[in-house]
Amino acid sequence: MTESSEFLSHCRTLVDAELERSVPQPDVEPTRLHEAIRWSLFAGGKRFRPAVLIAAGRTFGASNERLIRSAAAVEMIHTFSLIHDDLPAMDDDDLRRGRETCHRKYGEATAILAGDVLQTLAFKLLSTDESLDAKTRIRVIAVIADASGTPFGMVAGQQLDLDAEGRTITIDELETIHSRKTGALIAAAAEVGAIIGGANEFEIAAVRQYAEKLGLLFQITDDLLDVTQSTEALGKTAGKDAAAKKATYPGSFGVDRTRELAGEVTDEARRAISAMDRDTSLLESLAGHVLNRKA
Ligand code: GRG
Repeated sequence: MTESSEFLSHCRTLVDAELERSVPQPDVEPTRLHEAIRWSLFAGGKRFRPAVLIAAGRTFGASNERLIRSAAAVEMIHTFSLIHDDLPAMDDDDLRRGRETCHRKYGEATAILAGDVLQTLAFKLLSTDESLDAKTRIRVIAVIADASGTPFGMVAGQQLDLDAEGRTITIDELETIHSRKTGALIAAAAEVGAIIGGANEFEIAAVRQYAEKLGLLFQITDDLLDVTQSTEALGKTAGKDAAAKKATYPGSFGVDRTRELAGEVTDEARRAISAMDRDTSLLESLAGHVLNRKA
């Protein structure tokens, strides 16, 4: 196992335990809602965003104890976005994380509520994190709220994506959509890790820049996987981008140039943190992991 895959597996264990503690048990009323949350949350996601948060935090010496609730909250928000993204009114997908999507299993209304309540549970977890002083806690909440919302966050990115449907968009427009829809939460995860670790403002900005590149890399490799991997390997419907006539990096540049581009963005991510007087090897290896990921 490489350093990064061992780290990711360690993070998965930590995050899953925190999520288990933080969401209602399935036998608590309303049981259907809690079963639906758990169906999507414990379906085997990679826990990539929490890992970015923990890696950034560790770079500045933060303990797992101070990072874990923020990491779990970010994963709740990510899972909410996947549940809502799969709904008939959005991407209308049947498969997510290797199993039926939430609305296929529990119906559309319950899936909407499961997504809604994952957001409120996330902010409850953040606001009651006694391991952080009040000032840090409020800053963390604001960073995550901005990244999840509008005008520069995930929901805004999703709206821009909807608005772009059925028309040809430029690669710059595509980058704007991705940076909000996917990149913002990844960048926020890194920023929160750095804030909790007590990084200075220069370091926070550097880590954010690194994570913005990492988010772009994540999206470029997501596009590559969509055309090169099977539905079974991905646990979600492969080939969806082309079927939906979506603008993608391989669609615009071809697979070979997109692979080169991914290498260039990885170098940019690593360069963004190279001037920091810290051990950045974990963050660097995480970028390498995204470059070479197979799912
Ligand atoms: C509906 C508010 C709202 C937002 C939706 C993030 C998002 C915005 C939609 C997801 C659609 C999508 C497939 C985007 C491509 C990149 C991406 C976010 C992939 C899924 O994330 P992974 O690969 O999934 O980290 P796991 O299951 O491992 O967590």
